[in-house]
Amino acid sequence: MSRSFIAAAAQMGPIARDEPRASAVARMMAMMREAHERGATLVVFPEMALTTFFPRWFFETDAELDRWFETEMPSVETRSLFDLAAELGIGFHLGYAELTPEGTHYNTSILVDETGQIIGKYRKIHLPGHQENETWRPFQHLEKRYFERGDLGFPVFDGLGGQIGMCICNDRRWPETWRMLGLGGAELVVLGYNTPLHYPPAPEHDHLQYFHNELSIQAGCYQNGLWAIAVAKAGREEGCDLIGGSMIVAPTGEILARALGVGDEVITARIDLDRCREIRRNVFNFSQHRQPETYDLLVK
Ligand code: CDV
Repeated sequence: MSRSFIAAAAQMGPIARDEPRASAVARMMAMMREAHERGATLVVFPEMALTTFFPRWFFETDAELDRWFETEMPSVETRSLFDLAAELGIGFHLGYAELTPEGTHYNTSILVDETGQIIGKYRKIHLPGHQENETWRPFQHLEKRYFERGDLGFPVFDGLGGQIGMCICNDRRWPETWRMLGLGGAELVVLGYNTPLHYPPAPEHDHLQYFHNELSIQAGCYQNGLWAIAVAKAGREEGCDLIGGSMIVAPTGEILARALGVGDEVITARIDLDRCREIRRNVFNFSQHRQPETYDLLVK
């Protein structure tokens, strides 16, 4: 594949609690077709794109919880998405909740190439929220209760024309995520997010949600000389407002495309992976300018 290609972010509007996976997959297939018609060879879907964002509720039993998880991928419900990708010759990124055969729960994303083969997997490392049912909150954020910390590190995959890394939602706020991926050679980072507009522990920051999203992603791109495609699940989902603002960001930190609304929306931009050199051969030339022997606190 070429190192210069059109890529798409496929933002999703809300998914209702009782919306079947087949409905979310049908919405994604429609957006995959639109991305393809607009010339894209890669389309990025959000974090946990198959269901509503279920960590907003406290579940007492394993049975109540496990119904939100996928035990295989492709699954019966997602097979058609993989088939369509292969038919159109378009790669994709998909986030979902994963339950392994050993019974471990992860917040996971995969990278699928243009033949419909899974070429990469990432499991979320920075899990936000809390472990217990905190009834003072208008909605829960129980990722710390429902998921184990990812055990795959920050891998970078060779495919779709370049070196591609993944992270998931809260990971994007951490400079360590971006630096690990940058040091691993990533030229493009793809990620999905479910970010409530209201942050109950610090509501005085609610008006900054879009700003902090852009600040984190633009800084991650610039400081590591890489591209990012960041994709929201947005809109009013079961009474909880989620930010939109999906975007495609260049290694210079510039936003090349940005979603306007909070519903299903495809945005596209041309990504030239060779443009990473503009930054990596200059101000952020790691081998010339990093001073890792002075960074010991970072790993203590
Ligand atoms: N899904 C997430 O990881 N959401 C967090 C919220 C809870 C702050 C985020 O960082 O956007």
